[in-house]
Amino acid sequence: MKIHDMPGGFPNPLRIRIVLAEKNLTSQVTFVKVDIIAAEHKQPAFLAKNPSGTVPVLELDDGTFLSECTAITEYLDNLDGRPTLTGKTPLEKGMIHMMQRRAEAELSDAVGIYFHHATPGLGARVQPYKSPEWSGRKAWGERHRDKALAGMRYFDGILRSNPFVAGQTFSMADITVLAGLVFAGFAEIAVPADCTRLVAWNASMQDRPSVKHPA
Ligand SMILES: N[C@@H](CCC(=O)N[C@@H](CS)C(=O)NCC(=O)O)C(=O)O
Repeated sequence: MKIHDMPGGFPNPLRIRIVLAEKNLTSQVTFVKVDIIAAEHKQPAFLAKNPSGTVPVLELDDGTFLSECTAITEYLDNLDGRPTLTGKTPLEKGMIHMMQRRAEAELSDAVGIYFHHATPGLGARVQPYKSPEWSGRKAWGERHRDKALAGMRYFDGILRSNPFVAGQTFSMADITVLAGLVFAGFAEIAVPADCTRLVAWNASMQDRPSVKHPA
């Protein structure tokens, strides 16, 4: 298998690198570097792998390409027939998917919109691909910083009653929140001071081997 991504990239490359470490699959993967600062992911050769022009992409040995972190995680988590990150029962699967989507929409993607539209983002080579008609709308980007802050408060509340984002066990939803918080830190969106549970949970997650040493 190959993973096309950016080494050290977050939030999405990081999500899959944590999954690989969780599932002990790191040694089975070859990493192919995509130079996203040079907009390599917007060129035809990469778009043939993922028409969305985003990383990461998983390439299977038979030439199949899988993109979208949730889809890649489902695949990797089920390879050994013992899913640990995406749920076993119908209810677990539903809860995990719901909470991970909330983590994307309310936190990680909101930070991304702020980062790409209210700051210089990934720089001059990538900016032209970021819907120039939106790029000038700093206020629109800034509203997504507020959305990300509201998302942090939401997950702070969730973690006050559950040890993990989707309930009693670590899952794909936790990985999305963790990677979203890394991205927020990079984009200089500080976790609100009253989100003490989220801060403590994030700190405790840093001791988890897959989070400490992603692939
Ligand atoms: N929904 C996609 C999001 C992927 C994504 O946005 N990846 C970022 C890297 S963290 C990217 O490729 N950004 C480059 C760009 O947007 O130009 C997924 O789950 O894989």
